[in-house]
Amino acid sequence: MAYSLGIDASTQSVSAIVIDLDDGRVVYDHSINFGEALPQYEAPNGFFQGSEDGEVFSNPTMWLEALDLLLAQLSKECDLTKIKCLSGAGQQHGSVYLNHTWFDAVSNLSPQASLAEQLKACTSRPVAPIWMDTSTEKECQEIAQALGGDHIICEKSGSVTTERFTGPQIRRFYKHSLEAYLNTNRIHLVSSFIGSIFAGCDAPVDTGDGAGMNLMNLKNFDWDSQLLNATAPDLKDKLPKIVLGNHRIGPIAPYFVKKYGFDPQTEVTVFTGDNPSSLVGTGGSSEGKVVISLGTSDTYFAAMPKIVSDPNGYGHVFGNPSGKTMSLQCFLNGSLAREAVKDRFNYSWDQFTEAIKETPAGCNGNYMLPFFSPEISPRYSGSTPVLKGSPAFQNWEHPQEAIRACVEGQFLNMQLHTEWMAMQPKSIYLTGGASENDMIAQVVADVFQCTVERLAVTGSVALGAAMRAAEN
Ligand code: ADP
Ligand code: XUL
Repeated sequence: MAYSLGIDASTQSVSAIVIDLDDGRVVYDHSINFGEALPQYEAPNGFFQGSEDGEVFSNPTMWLEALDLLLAQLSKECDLTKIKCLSGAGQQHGSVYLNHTWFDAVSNLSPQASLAEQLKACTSRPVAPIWMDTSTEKECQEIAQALGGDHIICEKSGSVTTERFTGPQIRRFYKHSLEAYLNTNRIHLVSSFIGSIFAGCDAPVDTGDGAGMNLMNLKNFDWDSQLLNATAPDLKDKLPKIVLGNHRIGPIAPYFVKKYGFDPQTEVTVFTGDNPSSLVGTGGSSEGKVVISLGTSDTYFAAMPKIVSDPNGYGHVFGNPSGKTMSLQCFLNGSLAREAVKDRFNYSWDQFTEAIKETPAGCNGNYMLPFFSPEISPRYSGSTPVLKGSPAFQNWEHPQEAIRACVEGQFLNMQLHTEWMAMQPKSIYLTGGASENDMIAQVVADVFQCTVERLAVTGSVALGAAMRAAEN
């Protein structure tokens, strides 16, 4: 009997799924929620705001603590000697800044101490900017200008310069904290940072996640020297190599063998971004399938045989871990916007679901533009949703209508802003935390006029990681 392990280092939690390679059965599925397990980091949803407008950070040390908690739990409930391979995925675009001590530290992790204790001192920046950060408008303009316009950046990298993407984030760090930038010897994505720890070496970035940086050229899947030069000096030396999604890094680090009981032969496959991993986990990596992931963000994505870009500049082309490319549209106002409406009325998820059920489709002519924080698809800088309809609806006096209008507004906006992909799906694969909600799934089916399919597990990111490792 052989198992494969998939790790998902996401915004709000870190999760593990173990599958049995003989029959594909999920034998273990568990998450450590950062806010619940580690409240001392004061990041109830896994992130916190910075002191300047639009800055959103997480704490890499918190991720490491959570990872040790997850593995301790896993080792109690699963025979780790059966795990023969593993891979993982991380929230996309987030970056971890490391000093010269990182290379030795990650290669010589001692089982006597925790990951957090051993790696905390390796960071040249205590915080990691994540995908929710919108503070880099100026840096985006500067990079676009240096290359002769956003259309050139889009042609090279698959996206116009985008605030949350790693390149503009690195430029901001370089401009605002020059000394710390100069003390940075490696910049990892969340995926390659966690992948490095599992492999016990400085690991590469894959093309799926690497494409979310505005630094990789899609034509040769390598760093683009013009993009690098426009972003920050000597950047190439600070970045890992880029490899395809089927790259094997090597065997698992002795830390995990000695501390938790993994088989020393356990093979580690390069980690990728959460959305590319989910594409694999839902079986969407071959052409023609559309996946909607309802996590902290809502995303709509599909494998793409040829590169098509969004004329509005909101959408993206990433590498597909199974080869070629995928298209993706990300909506920042996903689960946290639904939660904001639910919490406004002190509702449970059951009451939220009932409210959608009890209110007719079309919401009695009431509409909501459900942007509770700045949105990226389309760009919207306010933090107040817009309500149009009856006076009582506009005054938030009808919880049932407000809830349905929020969900309908989200998916009508999604339909409008994914038209550029010209996918016309017959069936949509729904995944992520909110996909277990039957009424949200029904609204998706109604808006897109197609059937909706769901997996037995909501964690298609971790599942995709376990499948990628197994297929390799
Ligand atoms: P991420 O991977 O971005 O950390 P998840 O995919 O784990 O996020 O999804 C977490 C979100 O799922 C929570 O923020 C919560 O709003 C949402 N969620 C959980 N249960 C339900 C439910 N029954 N109905 C709607 N949303 C839900
Ligand atoms: C995709 C994006 C988010 C993050 C977090 O471009 O920003 O979906 O990957 O899930």
